[in-house]
Amino acid sequence: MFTLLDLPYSFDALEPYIDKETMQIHHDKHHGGYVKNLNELLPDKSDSDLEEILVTSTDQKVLNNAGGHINHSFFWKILGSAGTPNPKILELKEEFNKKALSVFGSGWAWITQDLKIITTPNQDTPKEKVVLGLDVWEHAYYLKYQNRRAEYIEAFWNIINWDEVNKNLE
Ligand code: MN3
Repeated sequence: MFTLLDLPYSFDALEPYIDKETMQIHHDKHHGGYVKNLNELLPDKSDSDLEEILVTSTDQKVLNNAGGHINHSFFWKILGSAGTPNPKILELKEEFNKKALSVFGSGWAWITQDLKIITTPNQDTPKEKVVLGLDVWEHAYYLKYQNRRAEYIEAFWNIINWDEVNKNLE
């Protein structure tokens, strides 16, 4: 059984940068949808099998949903406005924003443990270890920002859980 964990904060905790309704739909419906699909596709597997599934599965539907579940579980944890901004990461802000803005269609932008900025399409998961990531699918920002992805990317920097990011850097 795959499990959708509750957010580690309330749905309105990221206001005004990400609105409550977006968080509710994003977590319950989008992330929840990936988890529901996984349970239907792989009824005998669970969260502890996710890494193995990514390596061994050749079923694109399985891979998309497993990637969606992994990416979102990571994303919720690095949000929540806590801790002290990391100067090494802040140096990468401009370049990160540019790359996140340039993702064509749906995807993600990430900073890796060795401080490279990468993007992934759709729900592909990064091969590298990452310290933070940003969902730039329209469902992540459309209600509040419509087509203004740049504003959403800029807003993201106000709601990072730096304690979590710094832990990921170690
Ligand atoms: Mn999403």
